Amino acid sequence: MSKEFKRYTVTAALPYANGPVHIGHLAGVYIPADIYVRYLRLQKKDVIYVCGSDEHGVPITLKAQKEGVTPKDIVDRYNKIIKDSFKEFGISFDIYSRTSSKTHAKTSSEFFTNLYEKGEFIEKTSNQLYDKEANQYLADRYITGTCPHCGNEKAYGDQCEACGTSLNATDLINPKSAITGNAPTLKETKHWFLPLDKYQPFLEKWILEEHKEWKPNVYGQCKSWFDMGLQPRAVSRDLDWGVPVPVKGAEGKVLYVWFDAPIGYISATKDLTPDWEKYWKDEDTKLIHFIGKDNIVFHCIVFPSMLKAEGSYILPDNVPANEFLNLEGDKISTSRNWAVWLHEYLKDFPNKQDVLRYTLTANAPETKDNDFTWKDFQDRNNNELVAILGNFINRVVVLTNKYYAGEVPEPEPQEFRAADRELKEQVSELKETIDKNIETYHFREALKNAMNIARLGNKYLADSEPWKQIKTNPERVKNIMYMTLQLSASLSQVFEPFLPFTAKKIRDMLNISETDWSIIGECNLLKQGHLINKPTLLFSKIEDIEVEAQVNKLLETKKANEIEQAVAKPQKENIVFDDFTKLDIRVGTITEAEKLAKTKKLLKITVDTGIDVRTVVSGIAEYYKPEDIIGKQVSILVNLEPRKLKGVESQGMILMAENADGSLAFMSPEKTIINGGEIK
Ligand code: B3M
Ligand code: ZN
Repeated sequence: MSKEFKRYTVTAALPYANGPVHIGHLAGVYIPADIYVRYLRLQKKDVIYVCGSDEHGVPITLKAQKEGVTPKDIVDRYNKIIKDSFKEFGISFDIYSRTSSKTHAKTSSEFFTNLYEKGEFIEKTSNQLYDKEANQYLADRYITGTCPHCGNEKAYGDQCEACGTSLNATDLINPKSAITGNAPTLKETKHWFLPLDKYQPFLEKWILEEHKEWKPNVYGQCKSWFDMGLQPRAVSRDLDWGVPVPVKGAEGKVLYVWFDAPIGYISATKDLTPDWEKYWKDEDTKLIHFIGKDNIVFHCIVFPSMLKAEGSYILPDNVPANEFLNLEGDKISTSRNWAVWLHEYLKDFPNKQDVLRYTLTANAPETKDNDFTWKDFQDRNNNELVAILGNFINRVVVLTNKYYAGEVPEPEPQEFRAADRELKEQVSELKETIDKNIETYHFREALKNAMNIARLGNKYLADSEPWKQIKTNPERVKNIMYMTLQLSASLSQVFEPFLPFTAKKIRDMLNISETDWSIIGECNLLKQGHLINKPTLLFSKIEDIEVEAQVNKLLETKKANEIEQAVAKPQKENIVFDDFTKLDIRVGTITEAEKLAKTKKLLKITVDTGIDVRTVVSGIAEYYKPEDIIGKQVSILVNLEPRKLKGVESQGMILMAENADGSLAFMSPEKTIINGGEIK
């Protein structure tokens, strides 16, 4: 039996303030959590949605070091970008806090002290990796090396992103400092460890026996952690950015970011309300953590152990972690700039928040990694939002204005038909399915069913054809329009969790302000005689050129990455000088150029070589336009045996330099040289 809760505390993973938020974050965490809380609010439940920036840890200090600014500069910059973009996107946090706040320093520090005083930590001096040149210990992302589990050469000191294993810095094979690139040395240092092994029996019972309903990916990851056997984990670090370890003799040490960050949920709640304790300490509160799969161990094992050790807090009822979203077939990556950034999307597609919300929910990586493509984004907008939901609401509002000057008609009891009853029943059934789906964190399915309600509306209109019946049976049309108006009111509620901007627009058109989940499927929200407004556009078509621009932006990124990561090919075998002198290379000037018919890559180029004027066929059409190269001086190998290319004799070869992305550039003399000048 599932328990009835009095209130809900919903948390969304605190984004690191070392970069903006991208579609992977949105699809994995912030949109599903937002759907969930909006759904609860529509049912007038007591719910809080808390989040904030994660402003400690190595991702922040590394970024600051790279840019030559302070960590504070970094977190101030990204906290603002992230917070503003979430707000504009309609992520309805009750509070968006930050872990650099005073409340948080106090809360996390007291939490540590509490466990320290109870003797919950193991104090241990051990050898840790150290960078002599940088004068710094190398924890977490300060160190990279080969993952002992999967062989990934770019694993971090705390985690391998390729296989998801969480690591200790000393586990890495061939470790290298991320600051200097040097191989680290070992140096002694004291740290505090949370003995996770001690909590394993409790955790196993709590998760494996009492929470069999958790998502298979979450449950499975926990199980494999237990199978490996939990180990004590250090909760302090030798760093100068973070919450200081509140113990004598711990100068220069701060709390490990994964110790303080989850406490950030509690600090944020304190910032939200003085009545915070009931959201964290009352067994009648349902605590839910929305996270991505790389955070599972911290939310299912480490944080619950901390809460349990403290003793006065509730534990999460569920941790609905999502898998990852890829972008155009490739893993999203902040460092490779392979992402669609929320703040840029909002600029490129103003007032189209709901299109992205829709696409990311319809495609959410709930059970497996999924792919975002711009083509799918365009299709979902044009074929679903415009063609189904937008179309239905538009027809209802237009016809009501046309037939009744915008007034909700009075239905005629004798004109009710089986089709009307069926419609009502089907909508009620769909509502129940949506309830069940949202309550079990199946948001894709819930959205699909919400869209099915709009589909039913379109079918009902197509079957009942009010535009024909208005002449033959105007009394019946009153019922049809009455039904579809009520259905529109239902849609303005059912889409509120998923597409809040659209739901509001529908309510504005219908001239209502109520938000109430329970009216979905009911037939009395719009009373007869109620005046609705004129139609406005809910969605507009997205043209090819708009998505092409986005795809091109990504192609540019791909090229830039290829160039950045390129390594030069190995040198060829040595030759003797005589071999070289056999090549007769001259400077020549291009006098004519044209695209070679029926080819994509070839240009037919006329070159004045000083010796003669000749024709050369060159594969550079993708990189140069004919009109742009006329008059250009180039290097040309003139004694190459002529050969025919696509029917044209090519008398020599223009020398080109090839870039890592395959693009080509002329080898032009640095100042004007006479045509025929030798290159040697
Ligand atoms: N900042 C990690 C992440 O963005 C982290 C989440 C903290 S939740 C307490 O993957
Ligand atoms: Zn690995």
